[in-house]
Amino acid sequence: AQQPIRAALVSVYYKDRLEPLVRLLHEQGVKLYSTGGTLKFIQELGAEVTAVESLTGFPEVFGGRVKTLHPKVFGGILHRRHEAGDLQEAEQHQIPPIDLVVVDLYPFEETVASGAAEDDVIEKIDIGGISLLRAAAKNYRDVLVVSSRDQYAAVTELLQAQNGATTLEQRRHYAAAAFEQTSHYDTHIFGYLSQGTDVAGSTLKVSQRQATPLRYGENPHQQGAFYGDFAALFDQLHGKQLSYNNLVDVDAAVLLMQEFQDGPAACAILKHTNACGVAQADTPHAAYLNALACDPISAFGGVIIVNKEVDAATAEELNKLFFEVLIAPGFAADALPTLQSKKNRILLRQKPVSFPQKQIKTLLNGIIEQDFDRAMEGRAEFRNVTATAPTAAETAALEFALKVCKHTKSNTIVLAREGQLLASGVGQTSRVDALKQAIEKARAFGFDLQGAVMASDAFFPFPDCVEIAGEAGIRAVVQPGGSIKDHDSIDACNRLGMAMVLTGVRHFKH
Ligand code: 93A
Repeated sequence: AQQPIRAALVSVYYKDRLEPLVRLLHEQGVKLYSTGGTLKFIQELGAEVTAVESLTGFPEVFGGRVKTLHPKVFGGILHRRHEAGDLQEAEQHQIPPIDLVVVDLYPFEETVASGAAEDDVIEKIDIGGISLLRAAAKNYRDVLVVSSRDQYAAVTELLQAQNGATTLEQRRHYAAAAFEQTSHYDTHIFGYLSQGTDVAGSTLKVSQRQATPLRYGENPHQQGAFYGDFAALFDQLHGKQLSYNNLVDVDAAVLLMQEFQDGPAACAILKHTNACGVAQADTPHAAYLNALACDPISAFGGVIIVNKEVDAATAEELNKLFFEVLIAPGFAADALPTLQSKKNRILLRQKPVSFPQKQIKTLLNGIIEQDFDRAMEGRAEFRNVTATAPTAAETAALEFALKVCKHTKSNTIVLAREGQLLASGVGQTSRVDALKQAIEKARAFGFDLQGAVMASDAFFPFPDCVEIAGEAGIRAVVQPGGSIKDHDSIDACNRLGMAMVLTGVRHFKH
């Protein structure tokens, strides 16, 4: 057990709840040091108290920014009572011991929440108080630290019961609590100062202010909420509230369509974040029809996105399909009534996109973050490694296929021709399975794969994919390369008269 506390430093922002503790310390003969407002409060209770200024021989300066930051204070807390050298130094410099520190920090979080101006918020960054807590907590071997008003009652009881002494274990417990307090405190400051930047913590913090409860999560027995500013990205023109799954698909749709923003009219139909139809054409109408043709069965209940204004002809066509969400940068006046004819159908007018720099996901007992995958390789990056180079049309088709591939769950193989997705294998545990699924799907929907191209999200460890693709009529392949066995696939291409280009960039999506 510790020696009973000889001296305490009390410096608290909110004075409430403090009285019983101060009275007990006074009764137990503890010498009290205190700062301005706290000093006054203690004096009014009728307890004897010494101003920190008389201990330090230095006045409070800079409007209170420097009150306790002084070697006499920190030396009194930090010197090791079991070290003869420390005790000698303390005596030499006339540094009396401080065995208890009670601090209630400036209310930074509250000040931010009140909407105070930045200057006022900055003044509420506690420096001295947080240093006192850290110093006392570090020296828990000799010092007890009280870092929250919530602890006053328990500490009072403890000191009463143990006659002013505490055990090492108890002091260690309060030391940990103090560091919990200071780390949360600093995290809030970090969140405030990094607002608008894309650091994981602050992104979450900023978006937490705009929580929208969802009807449920991925399934009805799971609660759900969206933390973000949906209205900053979309005007909802029609339909019910978006569900959790709708939001997930809308996100995937918008990211996919970003790749096709600058080209001709493009349309994508997504199910469970994967495209089941993508096409580019001269008009949104034709793009939609070609996207739908890719897999009209999966399109049922999907999320549709187009990169151009939806005109009346496209609206007529879309109206024949049951879909959940339609996203477009605009809707012609004569297209809207048609699309609004079904009550629950969600229509979103998309505003210019601005996304956070980072993707964040919960994992184990924390989160992981990463940069968005912003890389997109085109013909300039394609490195032809086969005897045959892809034709101009094949090159265009490879670029198209790679864009879709990047936004499809791994492992994936995407089969396409210029301006149209033919089929993809999505989220398979082997690349061969993904290819087989894609070939089967393409054939099921009546596509002839002669002359089609193939994109793979990652390299081919074996030549099997190229061999199966060649047999199905596929003429050109794009893949990142980088397998030690790249040559097996390249050789297979050469044998089968196929073209292959490497990008050097993998696009896993899990
Ligand atoms: O501005 S400070 O960071 N500078 C200091 O040296 C300092 N020492 C204690 N703020 C400081 N404090 C804080 O003052 C304490 O954390 C407490 O919140 C407050 C108590 O001030 P008063 O006793 O004058 O009301």
